Amino acid sequence: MGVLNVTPDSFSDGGLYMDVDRAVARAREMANEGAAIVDVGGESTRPGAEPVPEAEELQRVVPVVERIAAGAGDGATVAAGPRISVDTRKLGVAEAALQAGARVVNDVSAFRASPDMAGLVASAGADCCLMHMRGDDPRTMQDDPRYDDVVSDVRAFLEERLEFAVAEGVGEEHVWLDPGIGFGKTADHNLELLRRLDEITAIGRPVVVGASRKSFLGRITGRLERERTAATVAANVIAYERGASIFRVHDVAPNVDALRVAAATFPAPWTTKST
Ligand code: HH2
Repeated sequence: MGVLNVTPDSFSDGGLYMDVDRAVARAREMANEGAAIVDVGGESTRPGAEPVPEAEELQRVVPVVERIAAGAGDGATVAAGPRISVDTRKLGVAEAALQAGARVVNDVSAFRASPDMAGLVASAGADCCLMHMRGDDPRTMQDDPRYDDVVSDVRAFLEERLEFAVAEGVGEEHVWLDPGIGFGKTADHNLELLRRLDEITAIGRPVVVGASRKSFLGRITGRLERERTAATVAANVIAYERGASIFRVHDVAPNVDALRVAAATFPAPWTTKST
């Protein structure tokens, strides 16, 4: 899953893809590098980020989704085209993005910000990613995060959110789960989640991991955001070995290569022979 932030303030690619042509070109580039999914987001959820009004988020996201869904649109071709996921907590944005051609709703609030999102996903027959975040506000989630046991707490949260989604009519087969690396967690919490990720994959749904360029990798390596590719690859290979199957990344090509080698070494049930 390639990250495409159409925001001015995302923590590592903010401001790069505000222009629709540039965003579409970046989506094409990531698809050509092996991204099966492109995750389009119009609101940063980095620690401390300010919320974006719905009209603004719609304006950022919908034209980009439309253009990617229409294919390259200007004569260039992308084999099969990537699936589009929309990274939003807002019902109106998810609805418009699904109408424009998105097929996945990636909700970092796991349907807590807009509980009606579950019904929308159900009626659209879309897939969804439900993520753990401590509390419900990126502005305060990093204020002294504490857990009894981070892995058990995250697991219980994800099981409850899965139950909620299914009760609202979302087919269980449409739900992906994400431990929310960096969302209200210390560096040690993130490492513990990666180390014991098999306890999350044991829930039985595909697990998404979003470790890409995050600050705990900077804390370990001393590197700035754009220099954290190798650290991200290491985290993803570890996550793969512990059962994750979807990897949300900014740097698609190196992660695809590394995960192909990991998949060739430790074939997992979801790995197709062609990869
Ligand atoms: N991380 C970010 C945003 N969305 N979605 C899922 N499912 N999992 C994640 O770990 C995740 C996510 C934050 O990263 P990024 O999009 O690069 O930054 P920002 O929120 O500043 O736009």
